[in-house]
Amino acid sequence: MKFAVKEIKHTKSGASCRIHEFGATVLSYTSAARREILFVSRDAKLDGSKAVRGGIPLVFPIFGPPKDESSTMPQHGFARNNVWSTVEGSEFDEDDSAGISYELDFNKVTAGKGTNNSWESGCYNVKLILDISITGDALTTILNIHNTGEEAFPFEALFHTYYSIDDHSAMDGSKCFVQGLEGYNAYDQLTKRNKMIGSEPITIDSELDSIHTPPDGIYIADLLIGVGATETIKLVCSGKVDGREVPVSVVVWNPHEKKAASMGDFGSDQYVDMLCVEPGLLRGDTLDAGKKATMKQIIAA
Ligand code: TA6
Repeated sequence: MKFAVKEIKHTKSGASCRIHEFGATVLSYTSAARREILFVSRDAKLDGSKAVRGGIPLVFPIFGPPKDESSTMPQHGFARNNVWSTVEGSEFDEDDSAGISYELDFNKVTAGKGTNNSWESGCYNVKLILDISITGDALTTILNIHNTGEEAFPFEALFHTYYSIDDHSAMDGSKCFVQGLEGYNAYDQLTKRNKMIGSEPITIDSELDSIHTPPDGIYIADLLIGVGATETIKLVCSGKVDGREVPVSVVVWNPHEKKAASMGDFGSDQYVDMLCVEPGLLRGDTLDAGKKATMKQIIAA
């Protein structure tokens, strides 16, 4: 199936980004300095047969596999597995920035509602709007979650962002790192064990799949990501539920060779070219009927 991929250009700075309507997946952001910030696997499916392996897949309403084993909700939920539509009249290109918005109306969700749960039985309803804006040196995405149903629902939401690592050095700790998670609790999804993160940068030298939860009182994730010999990315993320700030967790993931080779859409030699740093609201907050939540990430190249 063919899908529309829209390009947004910021005339003043020359920056641009491309968005795939399947999952409203941001596929690329090219800064004014002409650096491609995001990674997309060369084997990524762009035909709607599965979520795009790369860019910024949107995770909602669950992170990871369903907690209820009887549910058939797909891993990471339905937001990335359905066709979104552009919000009419939302595209703009002005001096300070350019952008567009996409929306997903749950009533039009066809894939991945899951079974034996309130999303499938229609108790819950939601409208998602993704606001995307670019300047010469930053890409901002804001996921707006509006509970349009009669019932409160629990949710998790995350930007599953894939960063491009220069000169194949994702495994070289001197060039690829994540700083700013000091004091967070890291839950290793591989060993199922917790550990505290010190001040040393997280370096990638084997499969890494770790959920970092901030200490009490920390609501903004403010990170520095090493993506090559000289390049770094500043990532600032925040979230609100019904107007009040909520803590932002950060997942760091690199599959390394063996897991990448097992995935079908991720060539076994590509893991050295990427790193996922994924900010999300992972506490399982509840959004009351009629209320809104937002999650924002600013990627400054
Ligand atoms: O964000 C890390 C993670 O949950 C990993 O455990 C791995 O499963 C990754 O997401 C990719 O998941 P996907 O469903 O896109 O293959």
